[in-house]
Order: sequence, then structure tokens, then C-alpha cells
Amino acid sequence: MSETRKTNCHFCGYLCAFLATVEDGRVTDLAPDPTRYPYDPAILRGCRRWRTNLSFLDDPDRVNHPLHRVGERGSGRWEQVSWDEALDDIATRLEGLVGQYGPQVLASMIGGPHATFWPLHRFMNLLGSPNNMGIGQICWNPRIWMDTLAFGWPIEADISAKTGCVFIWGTNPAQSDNSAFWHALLDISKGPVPLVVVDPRRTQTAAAADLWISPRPGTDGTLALSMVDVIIENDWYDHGFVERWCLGFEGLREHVSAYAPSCAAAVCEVPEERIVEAARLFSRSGPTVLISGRGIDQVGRNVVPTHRAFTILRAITGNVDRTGSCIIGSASDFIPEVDLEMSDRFPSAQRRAQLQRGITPLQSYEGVEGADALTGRFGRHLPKRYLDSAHPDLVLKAMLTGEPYPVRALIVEATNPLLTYADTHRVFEALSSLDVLVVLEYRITPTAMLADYVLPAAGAIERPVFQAHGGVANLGYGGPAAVRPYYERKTDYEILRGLALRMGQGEQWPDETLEDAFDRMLEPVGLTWETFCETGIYAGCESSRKQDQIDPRTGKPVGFATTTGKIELANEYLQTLGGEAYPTPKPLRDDLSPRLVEAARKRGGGRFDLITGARRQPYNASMFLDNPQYRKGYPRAQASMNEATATRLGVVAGDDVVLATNRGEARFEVRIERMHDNLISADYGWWYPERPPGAPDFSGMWESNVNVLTDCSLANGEELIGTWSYNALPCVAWKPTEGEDR
Ligand SMILES: Nc1nc2c(c(=O)[nH]1)N[C@H]1C(S)=C(S)[C@@H](COP(=O)(O)OP(=O)(O)OC[C@H]3O[C@@H](n4cnc5c(=O)[nH]c(N)nc54)[C@H](O)[C@@H]3O)O[C@H]1N2
Ligand SMILES: Nc1nc2c(c(=O)[nH]1)N[C@H]1C(S)=C(S)[C@@H](COP(=O)(O)OP(=O)(O)OC[C@H]3O[C@@H](n4cnc5c(=O)[nH]c(N)nc54)[C@H](O)[C@@H]3O)O[C@H]1N2
Ligand code: SF4
Ligand SMILES: [Mo]
Repeated sequence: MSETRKTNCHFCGYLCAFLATVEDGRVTDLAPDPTRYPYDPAILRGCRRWRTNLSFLDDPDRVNHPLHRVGERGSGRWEQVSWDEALDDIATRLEGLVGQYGPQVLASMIGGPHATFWPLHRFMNLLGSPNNMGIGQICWNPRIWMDTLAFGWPIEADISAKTGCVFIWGTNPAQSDNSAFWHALLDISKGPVPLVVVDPRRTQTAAAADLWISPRPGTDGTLALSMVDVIIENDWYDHGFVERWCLGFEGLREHVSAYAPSCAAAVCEVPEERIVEAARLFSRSGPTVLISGRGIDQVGRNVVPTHRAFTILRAITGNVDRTGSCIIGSASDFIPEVDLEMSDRFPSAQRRAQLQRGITPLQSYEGVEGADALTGRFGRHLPKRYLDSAHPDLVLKAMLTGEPYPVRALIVEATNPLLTYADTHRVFEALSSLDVLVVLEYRITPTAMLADYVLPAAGAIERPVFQAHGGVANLGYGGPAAVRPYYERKTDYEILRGLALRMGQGEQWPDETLEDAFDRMLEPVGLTWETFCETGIYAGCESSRKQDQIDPRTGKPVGFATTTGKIELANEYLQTLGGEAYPTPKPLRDDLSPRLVEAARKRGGGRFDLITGARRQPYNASMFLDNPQYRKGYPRAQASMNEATATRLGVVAGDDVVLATNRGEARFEVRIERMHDNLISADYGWWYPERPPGAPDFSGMWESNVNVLTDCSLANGEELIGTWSYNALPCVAWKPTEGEDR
């Protein structure tokens, strides 16, 4: 007997709705579900991934049973063990280490938004370890932080009929977000609303734009401040909004006079008149949308000045909480992330163990609490575990040196840090040095190859999913599992709960399954998981211009949840943490050793700007490289450059090129694209799953791994958050001679 069940794809964050045909607990067919969000036939037609869900579900090569390492670390030899054996042993070993060194001995790592992370964060909070690492500092946090400090809470873009202009800045949804958003942009590009794209590469998004601005990477803060200067000098700013709601305008006017287009043009390598045109479009088109991405978040030191410059652009043009521009969101009506992760249960005595305490004052317990005191006045609480997550530089150092205290164990959930965290050589040394390494995975990735235990995680179709953006918007969507997990897989929630129960956290984990936990989460909005799944979406209603609403207690407008209730162009809270009054972009990083530059010159190469990880379909970070169909069309990691740069390097498309920094080198295939001159854009996440697993090659992990070139050193990072650089890096490149070692 077959039946049809609702479920969702989870091969990207979009979570498309599907109907699964199920026979005897096995999925035999999958078809798009037009009745539930999100469904879009155009996206499904263009998506190469969703059909692979069936084979992925039943793949004998996935991690399907708990695996225990036999032989040396990295030897690639495993024995299959029962869940009880695995979890009992892990719990016993962790308890031994915690007894000896304290809870901070255990660290955790998470990755991109393709998994449910609050269970791990709950486990770490209740244990009392502050050492949860993530990719937050370089993805999401900078924007969430700066918007919160400027406006009292994160904002959401509002592309609607009222929108007068759209700025897409350092993001390429054509490749990174094959969803309704990209399709909406394509529609806009065909209509009268101007589309401006700021990207050093002429991406598909840039090609669709009315105005393409190609800055030198890492100079966007200067560009944005220059636009502010133009807007003020031409009197294009929103006088009413500035007078009513902004503080520090005169100081700003003076500050930005140093960024006049005549100066900024040289820094950004953008013609003056384009800066003026961008400023005009931003301020004179009506409600303007600005959406930024990784090209802004991952530039190290300049991340805070750039995001602050964006908040200022929005403020002086009145593009704050305005229909057609952006809306200040609410916390979720259902139980938000901050409560699910149980951040309030973190033992206060363990706060002193936070490694970045006093080092990155914003990204820390104190930093979050100060901000939370402001947002809390409006009844909203930030998802703390992302915004105070540990800095990898410090945790890796503790692993390697035992300073300031030993970190001897690590739980890795849904990330492949040997490919995606910065400085692979260092990550490798640190992970290799541990006493206990547990990896929750679908596949034996290079990271899993180093583990003591690899635990089989249930994926889409066999687990329920719920995406709630960390609880900073009153929006959640997702759907149910169609079947119980195949083989011996379990949801990440069940795995972590199993560990938690063995380590005395039982009272805080009343829900046996993730479905039960979702039931509890939805209770405040009067839904059960089952009723939620009928539509698959919960969206609260948001109004605009909320600052003008009258507070019945005071009879005055409520304003913004900031120190002064206004938008402080010279941010008050940041200044209490040692931040500068007005944003000042720093010179670009230029720390290549002269010896390296000289060595490259001798080989006929030279020095270039480097950006890494620009998204390319059909891959996703280090995933899907094992798909033979995808690999046929796109077999190797590529490094893109324009024709002129290639000529200077003496390479043509298809040649090999070696890229190097002080940290190491990696090899790519040359691709020619239209982009900024003297710039190389290298793929990220590349390993070669077809090659032998285990030491020393780890399935080709060293060859084209761009993170061999990067680092997360705090000395090079942003000072308030600790953001490191995957973009705007200096590198050298040369064409390898035949026979030069791979
Ligand atoms: N196919 C695919 N899709 C993905 C992912 C994936 O790995 N593969 N990853 C997912 C994840 S985790 C994330 S965070 C999102 C990211 O999604 P996006 O933010 O859209 O990331 P990218 O597509 O890399 O786009 C970043 C753009 O910034 C440009 N850029 C680089 N440096 C600079 C700079 O200094 N200034 C400016 N103005 N631009 C710059 C790059 O050329 C690139 O086009 O994508 C998600 N979607
Ligand atoms: N140089 C450079 N480095 C980067 C970036 C860049 O642009 N350039 N981008 C950074 C960004 S924005 C991000 S978000 C990260 C992404 O970095 P990661 O998240 O580490 O990248 P993925 O390859 O997607 O790794 C996800 C792994 O988790 C497994 N997995 C997927 N879903 C689940 C799940 O639900 N449960 C479990 N247990 N496992 C699961 C997959 O099999 C895969 O091996 O990379 C960062 N690193
Ligand atoms: S991979 Fe993403 S776009 Fe494609 S079906 Fe799955 S969720 Fe939808
Ligand atoms: Mo990301």
C-alpha cells in the first residue's frame, strides 16, 4: 500500500515543499507540492539537486551506522558499533575530561544554515562550555549586530510594489540563492525600478543590473561613505527623518567630507561619476532596498565600518522601517532560538572561561547582554549563542597549546571545517591533537576522517525541518519527515539528547523527538507541529514606521530600541565598547612576506587581490562533489580572473595556476571571467571524494583547498566582532611548470 506524505527538500536553505510516495516506510517517489510554501515551478525546473534526494536517502555509502575509529587517527578504518556503545563511551570520555579540566575542555563547531543547531547550543550551555565555534563572525553576525545597534533590532528587506530602487551589494543570488528572491530580481531588472549591483565580478546579477559598480574588494565602506557625502552635499537626504530620528548628523557631515568621490574613486577604483550616480539612485528613487552578502561580511577589519556605513545610508535617506525598503522585524511569537538554546542556563561561574572576553568586546557575553538590555526594552531577545560564539583563533590555540586552559574534545555538527574554516593546516593540527573528536555527518568527509566517532545524521525527508532565522524575525517555515530515518540514522536532536541524558541534563530535554520539541515551540501561537505542517509557514504581521507609535504609558512615540531611542549615527553603545564614533574604513590588508612575493615574481607570477568562495552551482561549500553528473561538467576547483590578469600571469583558460599566501598554497584551474583587474576569485570547499580517504591525502583535501590560504588570526581580524577575511586578501599566483608537485 502506498500513501502520499508531505515533506521538504533540505539540499539548500530554501526548503522546497514536496510530496513523497511512501511504501512500507520507504520513499519510492518525490514530486513538488504546489499546496505548500515554498513552491515555485520555475525554481524546481532550474534546480539540479532535488531529484537526488531519493538516491541520497538510500545511499549505502552514506554514514548509516555509528562508526568508531580503529587504528590510528586518520587511518580511515572504522568498526560499526551500536548507538548505546557509542553514546555511552563518548559520555564517559567527556565526563572524564570535564572532571579533570572543567566543562570548557569541550568545544563545538557548526557550519552553514543547513541543520538545526539549537540542540547543540543547549547541550553546551547546560554543560557550561563557552567554546562553541561557528561561522557567525563571517556570515550573518556582522549584519545582525550593526543593524541591531543602529535600529534596535535586525531588519528584513521589503521588496514590494512600493520599492523604488534595489541595491544588491556583495551578494550574488543568481548562484547562491536560486529562489524566489533571484526571480524577483530578474523581474525587477526588466521593469522600471533601477537595480544597482556592487560586485567586483560581473556576475549574472551584475549583468542584470542598470548600474554595475565594480569596486576593489574590501573598499565598500569607503564607497558607501562617499555616497553619504554625495547625498549630504547635494542635499538629497531626508531632512524630516534626520531631524526627527537621527543624532550626530553634523558630525557625520564633517566625517564623510574626507570621502568625497574625488578621493574615494582612487581607493575603490571606481569612476567618480558612478559613485555620484549610485548616491543619486539610493536617495532619489523612493523606498530603496539594500541587500548585502558575503562580499561584505567576510572582509575582516572593514566589516564593521562597512555595515555601519550601510546603516547610515539607510538612516539619512529615511529607508528604515519603511514599506518597500526594509522593515524592523520582531522576535518570533513561537518560542525563539534564545529560549530553545537555553542561554539563560549557562552557569555564570563559567563566564570567565570565555576566551575572547575583553578581546572582542561586542562578540562576547558582555557585548550581547549590553545589546540585549536595549532590545529587551521592546520585549525582544537576541539569539545569544550565535552572537557570543567563540573565536576559532583562540579555541584552536587552546587545543594546540593548552593555553590558557586545555581544550581536548570537540563535537562537530554539520560542518566540514577542514575545508570551510580558515587556515586548514592549523585546523588539521588542532583536530589531530584532540583526545575526543565526534563528528555528526552524512558522509565521511575529510573532517570525519579524523574523528574518533562518526555519528549518522538523519537528513531531509527523514527528519522534520523548521527554519526560523535564529528567531530575529517573526517567521518560520518547514515541514515534516515523510519517513523514519533509514538505517540507524538519528536526527541531530536525538543524538545530542542521547548524550545529554547520559551526562545528567535529562530534566532540560523533556521532548523525546524533534517533532515533540517543535510542538512545544509552536504552542504559544496555538499550533501543533501537525497543524503547522498543513501550510508549512508561520508569518507574523509587520507594520512599518513603528517608531512613531505612541507608547500609552508615556504618551510619546516609542522610537528605536537604542541607548537614546534615536538612530545614533555616532553609535553610543559601540563607543562604550571602544568602537569609533563614526565608521572609518581601514587600509587593505597587505601582509604578504616579501620573500613570497619575490619567489612568485621569479616564477613569472605576481601579487593579486584574492576573494574566495564565490558561490557556484551545483555545489554547496564542500557538498555534492561526489556527484558524478555534476563533476562531469565541472570537474576541478577553479580560479577566475579577467583576460588582462591572465595575460600578465601567462595563463589561458584551462591552465593550472598556483595561489599562495603566507599560510600555504593551493592549485586551481584557470577560468576567464569579466571582473575587476588584478583580482583572482577562487572556489572554496574543494576536495576530491573519488580519491583515497584517510592519511595522508584525505581524498585530495590539500590540493585545491582555498582555506589553506586563509587565516582567522585575531591580529588580522576586526576588533569588535573578530571577523576574519575570506575576501580582500593579498595573494601571489604563478603558472606552475610542468611536473611541479601537486
Ligand atoms: N551554490 C551555493 N549556494 C550557496 C552556498 C554555496 O556554498 N553554494 N552557500 C550558502 C551560504 S553558507 C551563504 S552564506 C550564502 C552566501 O551568499 P552570497 O552572499 O550571495 O555569496 P556569493 O554568491 O559568494 O556572493 C558574494 C559576492 O560578493 C562578491 N565579493 C567578494 N568580495 C567582495 C567585496 O569586497 N566587495 C563586494 N562588493 N563584493 C565582493 C563576490 O564576487 C560574490 O559575487 O550562499 C548560500 N548559498
Ligand atoms: N574560504 C572560504 N571559506 C568559507 C566561506 C567562503 O566564502 N570562503 N564561506 C563560509 C560560510 S558563509 C559558511 S556558512 C561555511 C559553510 O561551511 P560548512 O557548513 O562547513 O560547509 P558544508 O560543506 O556545507 O558542510 C556541511 C557538512 O555538514 C553535513 N551536513 C549537512 N547537513 C547536515 C545536518 O543536518 N546534520 C549533520 N550532522 N550534518 C549535516 C554535510 O554532509 C557537509 O559535510 O563556510 C565558510 N567558509
Ligand atoms: S536544492 Fe534547494 S532549490 Fe532545489 S529543491 Fe532542494 S530546497 Fe529547493
Ligand atoms: Mo554562510
